[in-house]
Amino acid sequence: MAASATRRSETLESIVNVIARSAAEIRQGLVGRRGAVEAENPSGEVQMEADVWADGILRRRLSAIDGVAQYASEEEPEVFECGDIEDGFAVAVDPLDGSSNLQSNNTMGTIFGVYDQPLPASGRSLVTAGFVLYGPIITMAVANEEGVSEYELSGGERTLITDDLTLPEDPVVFGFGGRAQHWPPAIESYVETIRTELKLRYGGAMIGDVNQVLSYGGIFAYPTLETHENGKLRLQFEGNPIGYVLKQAGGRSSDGTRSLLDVEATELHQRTPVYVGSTEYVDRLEAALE
Ligand code: P6P
Repeated sequence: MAASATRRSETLESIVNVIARSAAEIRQGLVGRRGAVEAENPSGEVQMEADVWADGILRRRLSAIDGVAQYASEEEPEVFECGDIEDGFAVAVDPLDGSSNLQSNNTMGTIFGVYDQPLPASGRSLVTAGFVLYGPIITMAVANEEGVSEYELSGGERTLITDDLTLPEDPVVFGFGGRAQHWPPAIESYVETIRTELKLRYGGAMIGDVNQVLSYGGIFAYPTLETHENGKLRLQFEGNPIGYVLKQAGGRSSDGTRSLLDVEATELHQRTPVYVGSTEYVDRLEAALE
């Protein structure tokens, strides 16, 4: 992005503000939108009414920001061009991560990543990333080069809780997605080991489970499966943004052999195995897969 530092900063602030100010409306709008629509998302998964609705809100508002040149979503097949990418950021969102949890009325979230390159882009080109968690309280985590800040959202306002969200020293929880019978033997034996050290926390929405790890330390994974070598989660919309947040919070990420931020981006909706959390546990996971 060739824009001035001031314009870049203003654009990034506008992106975070738009997502924060849309959160209450998105959450309220979940009521009555818990059904599936006819269409599937570009990853071939069932699309909920709420997915489509949240995506529409964020696309309209984010693509209208001066300095946003591309908008991409887990719910849309193509990148939406809305400006000059030589002079603007690319915003990738998972509008309603974990929408399958609507059926059981459990947590879900909105994930965002702001890339300084055209999509699909390397995680190393992220300039900010974060997520909104629709829990008992709506909270937001925002990571940038300075670190990770956490906010409570209420009435359209963002209240700073901490400007230094870092992983605790002593890890406590773990959560691994997929069915155990589809885990490769190396993953199965790794889980057998860590379950003697950590407590299981798995809620079925990445953001809820990642926030457990950010709060208590440990590891979240949607691993490679014998049925799906690249797992389930998407690099551009989930792996890179959350990998960036964990790195800035003092942890790390991996696809099993390297940081998620170093995984080559070739397709907009490409999947990747995701392992994120306390460095010790991600390091041990990589050793287990060698
Ligand atoms: P499973 C939600 O559908 C999601 O994309 C992530 O938020 C979550 O981590 C994962 O899929 C859950 O998948 O197979 O456990 O239902």
